[in-house]
Amino acid sequence: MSQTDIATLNQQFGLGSQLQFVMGAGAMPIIIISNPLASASIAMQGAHLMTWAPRKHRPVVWLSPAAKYAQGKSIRGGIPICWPWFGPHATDGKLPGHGYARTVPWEVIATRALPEGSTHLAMRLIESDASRQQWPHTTPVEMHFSVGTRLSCDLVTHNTSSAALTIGAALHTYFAVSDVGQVRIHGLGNCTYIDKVDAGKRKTQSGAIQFSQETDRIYLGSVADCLIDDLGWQRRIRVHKRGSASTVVWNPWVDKAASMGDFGPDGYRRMVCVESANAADDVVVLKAGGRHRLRVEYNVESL
Ligand code: TA6
Repeated sequence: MSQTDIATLNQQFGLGSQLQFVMGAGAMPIIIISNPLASASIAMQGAHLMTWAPRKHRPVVWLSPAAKYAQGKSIRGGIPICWPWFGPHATDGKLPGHGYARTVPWEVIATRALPEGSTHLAMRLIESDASRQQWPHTTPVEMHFSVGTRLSCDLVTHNTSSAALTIGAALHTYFAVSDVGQVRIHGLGNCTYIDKVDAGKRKTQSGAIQFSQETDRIYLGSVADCLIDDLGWQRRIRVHKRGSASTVVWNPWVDKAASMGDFGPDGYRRMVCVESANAADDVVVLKAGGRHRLRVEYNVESL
């Protein structure tokens, strides 16, 4: 994308200092939002929200200081969009884990300054021969953000094909924490989960989740709010969602993080993923002509 393209985007969708397009690292176009309630940044590749900080709060979404910015490569941190499958592809191991949505270009379809001070941004995945090779179905997908004291994200899939389709998805959100050892996650008690670090065994959650090792779990049939309590920063991040039956809880811990190469020296201690998803048993069968909305809303409360 050229500087001329950036200028055209600012003419068409810019909202003055509240929403502007800039050329970011790796020559990737970035959308910068700054309103009286919050600030945020979104990469146009993958409609990938990278940062969100309500005014008077520390950043809520974590972005790795060692993230790599390159076309076709997912950015470590923020809210990667996993779609139209979660995890490895069901039948073709050559296809990218977590689908292709997060590594292809999206376009802006609308921007709006909302009366209460938030900023609305709507984007749509740009389909291509490359995307159709991975997913030969017509399923336009949009992402709608509302950036303010709360952050809401809506992932909307429309099945315009003539057959029902199975869709797996996740808003794979990295939350910023003081130290992962100070974190307690409530809201998943008594849920069944698939323990991906214990041969995929199915277990039942008892009480709050704490972290002392690599943790990678898919909680099934989990629809209640999740509360991410950070004792170090004395804050609670509330995860409220609709249209998502799975919750994925992930921290790579030291060895896995080091092997990934884009977490930075102690990055794993500064983040926890609580992902609102439809995965495993909870994937969505979307009928022909149907629409599915996966919605999350994040806000910060005092502990
Ligand atoms: O959501 C947890 C997970 O599936 C982990 O197994 C790990 O692979 C993580 O996603 C990150 O995946 P990525 O492809 O972004 O490196």
